[in-house]
Amino acid sequence: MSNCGSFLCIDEVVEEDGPIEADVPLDQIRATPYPLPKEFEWALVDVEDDKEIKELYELLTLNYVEDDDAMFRFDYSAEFLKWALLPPGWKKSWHIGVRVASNKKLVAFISGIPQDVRVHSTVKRMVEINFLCIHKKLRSKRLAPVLIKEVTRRTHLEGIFQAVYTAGVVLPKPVATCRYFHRSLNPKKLVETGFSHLGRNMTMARLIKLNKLNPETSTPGLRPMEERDVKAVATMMNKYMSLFELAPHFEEADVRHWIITRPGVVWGYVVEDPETKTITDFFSFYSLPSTVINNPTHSTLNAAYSFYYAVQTPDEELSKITDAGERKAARDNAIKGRLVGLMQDALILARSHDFDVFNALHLMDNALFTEDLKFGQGDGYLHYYLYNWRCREIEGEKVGLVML
Ligand code: MYA
Repeated sequence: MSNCGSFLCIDEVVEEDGPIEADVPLDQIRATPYPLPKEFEWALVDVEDDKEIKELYELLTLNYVEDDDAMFRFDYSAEFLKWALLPPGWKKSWHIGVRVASNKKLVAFISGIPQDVRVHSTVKRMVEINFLCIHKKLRSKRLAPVLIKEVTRRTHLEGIFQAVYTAGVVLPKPVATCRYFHRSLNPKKLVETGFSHLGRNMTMARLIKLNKLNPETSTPGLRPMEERDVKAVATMMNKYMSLFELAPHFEEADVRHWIITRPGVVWGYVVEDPETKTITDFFSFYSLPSTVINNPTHSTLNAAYSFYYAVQTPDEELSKITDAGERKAARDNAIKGRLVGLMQDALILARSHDFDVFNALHLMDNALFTEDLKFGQGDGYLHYYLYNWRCREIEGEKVGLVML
């Protein structure tokens, strides 16, 4: 038995994938919520209710993740939170709030959503944990472990025993780590907010020129994704995801929910071959602004984040190459130009929607386009974690799962 509970110990060497602890029979799962200190009470947050989603928005916008220098804080919009928390199969019992018993103020939150996730060759129904937040005035009182235990209990009650989550901080023990890359769309504002700096020998005029994008996209047949594209996108998505070692499995309902444009939240585009009318590629990005803390001129940084995409590959030609290494090199070579063109169009569209910066992690095939498209290496990392699943470590570029 591991002495790290259901988490992987930091120095553990893994030979075979599998659960760390066996599933718990329903009659052995604690039936009542874990106790909270007496001044607090559990309260599910009804995210479909305008008043309650506003309370959640306010908790997060004032208390959620900040960068190390406390210059920026994530500012997920209320509409975004609804999108993130109400995917197909969502469960009300996994939108867990903590309120002050006396005045009912919402002071803490944790959430889960269901998702089929493949790790190496095993597909498991998991819970994706996100939006763990404790009001700044209640920090370091060990409330977080109680929230985590409670969401674990409620996940077990649904017959799910594995979880996936991401964090900017290092905890025991990341299964994968990806670095952030940033592409300036509005360099002047990025410098004014302190997000980026004018390098030596660089002037604002030159920086603006360097980051200038064409006003129009260039991929023939590029258009917003529509309902009629769901089937084709789901097929492309799952085929593309098969290349990765940590990847979601999407049903059509998931594609409909996650990829079709919701203005202000997520944008999805497909490429329809002008001749054959088949869908050959797609890409998407989502909006996650940050509050600029204590800045005299700017209050919000509008950041777009690269989300799911898939790019056409010359499968027939590649299948003739027998050596795996050579096949991978030929594939990267074959898709690179196409992917750079698609992502350049994503940047142009993001700029047209008034984003200041376009962020991407070095996962999927992102390393094939970041340099050509003038992304700069960030200093942040995102670590991926699995709960109660022992497995071999995964390289960042073998990650297909994107978490919000
Ligand atoms: S990641 C985003 C996390 N949120 C923020 O960073 C927002 C700003 N910060 C806060 O709100 C608080 O500082 C938080 C901690 C809530 C983070 N993941 O209550 P405490 C451990 C896991 O005294 P506080 C996201 O949402 C820490 O190591 N654990 O501390 C995914 C220490 O444990 P230990 C974390 O500062 C969340 C303990 O908490 C994290 O008041 C995935 C201290 O508790 C973190 N990001 O509150 C959660 N940060 O003593 C795990 C600190 O052991 C899910 N800690 O070192 C696990 C799977 C559950 C489901 C399983 C189903 C089968």
